[in-house]
Amino acid sequence: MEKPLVSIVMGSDSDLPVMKEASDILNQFNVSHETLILSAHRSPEETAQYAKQAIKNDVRVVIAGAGGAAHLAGVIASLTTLPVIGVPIKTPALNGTDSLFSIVQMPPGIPVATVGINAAKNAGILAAQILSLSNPALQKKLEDYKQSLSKSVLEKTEKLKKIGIEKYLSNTK
Ligand code: RP5
Repeated sequence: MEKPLVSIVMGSDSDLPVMKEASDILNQFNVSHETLILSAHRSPEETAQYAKQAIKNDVRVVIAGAGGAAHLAGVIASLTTLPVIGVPIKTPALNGTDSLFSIVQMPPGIPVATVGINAAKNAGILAAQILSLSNPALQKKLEDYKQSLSKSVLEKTEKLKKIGIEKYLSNTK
């Protein structure tokens, strides 16, 4: 089996439905990755061990998702020089603002590249973009992906021009 270049780590299996989106987009770009559950609070020793070992295992980017007092991404970033992308998970109590602030407000010296609340897909794309710096084939896939986004917007504006607002809205309901 191919060694994982990206580690997708999350604090709980309750984060999995969101974090799966990172895995899905990495599969689309054919980027090898692993998916792990590790908690900064509930399994601190194992989390530290993982973070110290990741670079030696040839992982190149870490994506870490957690909710609430979301310290997972920051703790991993404190123990590795690998780029760490943080995904704040939406919480019932504070809608994910707690997770966002916990992940984004890192002290100078220990950055975590934080994406939006529940934005695991963007985390996957960002990880692929980092890897594409040394992988022209992956860069081409990312260019094609961006082209497809642009094409879909242009198709929408053409359709809107053609059928008008009322029909457009009733068609997309
Ligand atoms: C965090 O606490 C996890 O990342 C999760 O988002 C949140 C709740 O965890 P569970 O109680 O659902 O396991 O550590």
